[in-house]
Amino acid sequence: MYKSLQDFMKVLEEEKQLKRISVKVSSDLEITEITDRVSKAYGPALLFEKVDNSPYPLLINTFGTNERLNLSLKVDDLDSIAKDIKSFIDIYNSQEILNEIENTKYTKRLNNIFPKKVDNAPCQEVIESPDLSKLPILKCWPEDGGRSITLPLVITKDPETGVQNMGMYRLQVYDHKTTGMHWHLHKDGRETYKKYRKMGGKMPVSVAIGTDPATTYAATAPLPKTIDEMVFSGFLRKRPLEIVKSKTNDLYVPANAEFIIEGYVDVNEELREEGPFANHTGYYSSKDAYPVFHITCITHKKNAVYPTTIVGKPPMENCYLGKASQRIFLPLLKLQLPEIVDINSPIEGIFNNCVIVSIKKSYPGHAKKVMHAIWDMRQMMYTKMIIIVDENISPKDLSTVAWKVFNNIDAKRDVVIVEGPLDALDHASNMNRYGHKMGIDATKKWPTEGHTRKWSNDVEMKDDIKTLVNERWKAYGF
Ligand SMILES: Cc1cc2nc3c(=O)[nH]c(=O)nc-3n(C[C@H](O)[C@H](O)[C@H](O)COP(=O)(O)O)c2cc1C
Ligand SMILES: [Mn+2]
Repeated sequence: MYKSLQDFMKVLEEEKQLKRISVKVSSDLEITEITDRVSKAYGPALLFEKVDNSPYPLLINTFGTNERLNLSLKVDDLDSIAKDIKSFIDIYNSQEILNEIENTKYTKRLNNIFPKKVDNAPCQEVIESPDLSKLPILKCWPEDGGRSITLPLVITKDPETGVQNMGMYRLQVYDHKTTGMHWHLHKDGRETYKKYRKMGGKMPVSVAIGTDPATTYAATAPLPKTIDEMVFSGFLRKRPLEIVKSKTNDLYVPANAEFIIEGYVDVNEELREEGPFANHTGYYSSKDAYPVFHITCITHKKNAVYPTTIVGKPPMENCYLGKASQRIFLPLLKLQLPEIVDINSPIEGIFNNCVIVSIKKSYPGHAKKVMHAIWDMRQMMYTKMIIIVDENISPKDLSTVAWKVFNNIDAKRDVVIVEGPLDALDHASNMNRYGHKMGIDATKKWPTEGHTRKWSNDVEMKDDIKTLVNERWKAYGF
């Protein structure tokens, strides 16, 4: 597995998946426009070697295609990670005593999951006093409230359990040593902040920028709060993540990161206005109040590279990260809802806005039960539209799904509208974070669901006729 971001960049370059741009460019909107064009054309990762007067090159669009995302996690297919997670859960749940070989394999793997502490770390080769103005931080879109660090791995520690968390929350720059701390309501960093608020004082925060790709991905993954993302990174990498203690607080950070920004959030301090910011929904989210991150120290590699991303109208880089989570966590979802066969969120619906689910329907109202179960889940509760289809329909086959939705429903019987929490990024609801969500049951309806007429079959040709036509196809002159 890649040890660092620069290791991965080497492979990208060998695979002709990285383009260097050597002319000087501006971090103020110009990089966004270039990257947006390349990203929409499913083009390569981009390394801008000269950005303004910054000494650091800027890497963007790293995860910008399915192919690069697979390469970043060293898999041919994300379903193989899903299978790996599933087999781990199966072993964990197994009541039988494992045979010796399996047992050794399992223990060996477990030993390789937990982070390994080191004393000397590349990320601390250079130690500097805080000065964000040296970094090529982007102003992404015209109406953004400022420049933002868009790929930060924000590391915090639960003061009660001592478990660390690593989540990706953007940091809008206020000045050379303070930024916003944009953890949304319901996010783990924010939950920990709430605990510190009760205690008062300073909450330590360290931020890693530019890690090996599995670690970066782990910070975006929808994990339960009790799981440290660094452990998940070890699971994905099949070897431990090396970590080192920050210089000015007690948090452990990825040793091979490009940059570490250390500091704290003063929980007694007033919140500060953050935003607006152009989001992955393709709309601006408005200003809101968030805590302030005070920087005490910046450490970095000697030849550090600054990675970042832009979000905006899909498809963009973040779509591939989001898709990865959906594939990787499908077994966990199925553990809770075994009736689920497959799931798909079309890129146009971003992640929260549309989810299509195929189910093995086994009792009246089953589709509606699945909708409510999804609205009950922490990471999926914001889903604005849930479409349920029968098990023989692939949620990825959007044309067939549309055919079922357009033709299979009786609006009054099959459309469910509920009221509840919405994502902070939603711009369409009347109120911020609160509004309505819709479920559409596009499954075949049963007499026990009130459809007592005969449900006509899908029009299908008989198999023997299909075979006959296959065999005679050339004879027809095609
Ligand atoms: C590029 C990118 C930017 C993100 N920005 C934010 C953000 O500013 N605030 C936020 O709460 N979540 C953001 N997220 C989503 C979180 O990283 C994601 O929900 C993650 O699971 C949070 O970790 P946690 O569960 O440990 O809180 C972003 C994700 C990506 C891929
Ligand atoms: Mn977490």
